[in-house]
Amino acid sequence: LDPLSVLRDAAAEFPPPPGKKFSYGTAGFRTDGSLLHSTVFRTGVLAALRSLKTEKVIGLMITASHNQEADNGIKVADPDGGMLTMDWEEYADIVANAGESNPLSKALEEMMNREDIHVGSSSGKVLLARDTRRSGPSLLEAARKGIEAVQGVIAEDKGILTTPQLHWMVRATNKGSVGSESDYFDTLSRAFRLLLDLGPSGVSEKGTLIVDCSNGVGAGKLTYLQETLKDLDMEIRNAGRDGEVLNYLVGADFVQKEKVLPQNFDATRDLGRRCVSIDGDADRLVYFYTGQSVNESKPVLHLLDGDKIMALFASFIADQLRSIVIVTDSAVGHETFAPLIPGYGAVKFGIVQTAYANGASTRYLQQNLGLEVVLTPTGVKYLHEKAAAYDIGIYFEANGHGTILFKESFVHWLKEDGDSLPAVEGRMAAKRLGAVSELVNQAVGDALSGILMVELILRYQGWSIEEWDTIYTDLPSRQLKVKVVDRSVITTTAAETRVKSIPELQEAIDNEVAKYEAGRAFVRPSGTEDVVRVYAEAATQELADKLAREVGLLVH
Ligand code: 16G
Ligand code: ZN
Repeated sequence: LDPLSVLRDAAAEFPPPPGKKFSYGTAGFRTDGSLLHSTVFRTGVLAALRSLKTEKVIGLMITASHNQEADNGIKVADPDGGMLTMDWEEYADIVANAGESNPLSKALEEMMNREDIHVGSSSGKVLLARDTRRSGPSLLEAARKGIEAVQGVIAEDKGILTTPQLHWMVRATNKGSVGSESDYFDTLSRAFRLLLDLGPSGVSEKGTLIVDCSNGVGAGKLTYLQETLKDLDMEIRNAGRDGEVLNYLVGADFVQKEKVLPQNFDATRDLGRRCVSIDGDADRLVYFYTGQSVNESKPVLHLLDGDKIMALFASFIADQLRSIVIVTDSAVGHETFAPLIPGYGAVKFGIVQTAYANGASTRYLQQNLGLEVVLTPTGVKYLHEKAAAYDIGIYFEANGHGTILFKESFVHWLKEDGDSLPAVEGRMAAKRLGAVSELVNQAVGDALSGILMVELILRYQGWSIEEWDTIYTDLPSRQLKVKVVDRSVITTTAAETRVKSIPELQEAIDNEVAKYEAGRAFVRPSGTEDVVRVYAEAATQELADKLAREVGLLVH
C-alpha cells in the first residue's frame, strides 16, 4: 500500500475548518477545541514522522494550559523531552494549513523527501496524553488516528497527565527507563525524602501549604503525590470536582497577571498562610500570601512569582556548590561566583531570565549572589536552550514556568566522585545536588516538582513565606496590552528589550524612560494574542503605571 494514499484517506475524516489559518507558535497550536480536529490529526502525523526521523519516542500533549476551558491545543515533545526543534515548526505550519492550493499529501511528500524519511522501512512510537478539558477525548482520538496513519508507528495513550509528566516520560523512555507515571512519582518522592534526610534535623514545615489547582489536572496528581509522600501537608483547593470551571478566576496565570486572590481564597481568613497557584496543565507555579501592609488597613496580596522562586533555587544551589568547591574570585573587583572542582574544573552555573524578570530579581542574582545572568526572548524553548549550556542552569519566566537543568557529565561527577570529597559537608552537598537533579524535571518546568523544591528549601532555611519574600523587594511594575492594526510591524532585538523595526519608536521610549527614577520599559508583539505588550518598571507603582501608559500611547 502506498503510504501517502493511506494518509490521504485517513485525513479525509478530518477536513480542516474553512478559512482558518493555524500557527504553531511558542505554545503549539491553540484555539477553540471544536476547530482543532484536523490540526490535531495532522500533528499526529507530524509526530509520527518525527519519531521515524529521530528513531526515538516522541510526545504529543493535548492541552491549552491556562486558556479558557473551551480552548484546546496540541504540542509536540522532542526525544529529550523538550520542545519540538525549531526547524520543524515550519513543517507543523505547512502540514496544519495544507489545503486546496497545497494538498496535504503533496506537503507531506515534500517534507519526507527533504528529511529523507521512508515510511514503512522502520518503526516509531508516540506517547499521547491530555489534560481535563471536555474536548480532550475526541481530540486524543484524532491524534491517535493521525499517528497510526503512518505505517510502522504506534500511539501509546498515557491518559490524563500534566504537561510536564508527559515530557518527563518521553525523556525517561528515550533514556532507557520505564518512564511510566508511577516511575515519575517514585522518582520525585525518592528524591524528596532523600533531600529531607540530608537536611538539617529538627525542622518541620511552617503550617499547611494551600494549593490553588486552577480546577485542572494538577489537583488529582498532587493529591496522589501527597498520599505517597506523607511528608507534605497540603490543602487542595480549586480541584474542579464540583463543576467549577477550569482556569476561571483561578490559577497561576490569573494570580500572576491580575495580582488578585483566586476564587475560594479569602484575604482575612487565609491571612499570612503559605499559598501556591498552579496553572491548568500544571507547568507553572507562583506562591503568594496575604499580609497587612504598612499604610493600608486591609490585607494585601504578596506575590512570589517565578523570579522569586528562581532566586530561592539559585541561592540554595549556590550554597551547595560553596560546600563542594573551591570558590575563586576570578575577575578582580568583581564578586563573581566562580566555583572550581578539582578533577572536574570550573563549574559553569548560570541563570536565564527574560526581559519580564523584575529588575530587583536580576540585581539580587547578580549582586547578592554574584551569578551570571543572561536574558533571552520570551518562550520556554529559548530559555531552555540557554540554560542547557551550563553545568547547572536555572531558567524561569516571571509567569512561573522554569526549572533547573544539570549537565549529564556533572551529574555523573556528583554521583561518582562526590563521595570522595574530603569534608563531610562537601559529600552531603554533592548528594543533595544529585537528588535535586532527580527531583526537578529536566525536560520542562513542572509545578509539582517546583512545589516540592520550594517546600524543601523553606524547611532547610527554616523560613516562613514572609521571610522568603524579604530576600529582595520587587520594583513596582505594570503590564498593558495594546490593540494595533498589525503587530508584526514591531520587531525587537536584544532579547526583546529594544524595538528594531521602528527606530523612532525606540528613541521615543528611551526619552520617556529617562524621565523616571529606576525606570525601565519595553514593548513586544505577543506570540499568543493579537496585541502588542507593554512592560514598565519604576520606583513607585504610580510611576510604573504612568510609564506603561505613556509607552502604550507611543505604540498606538
Ligand atoms: C507561551 C510560552 C510562555 C510565554 C508565553 C508568552 C511556552 C511553552 N509557552 O505560553 O513561555 O511566556 O507564551 O505569551 O513556550 P505572549 O507572547 O502572548 O506574551
Ligand atoms: Zn501551562
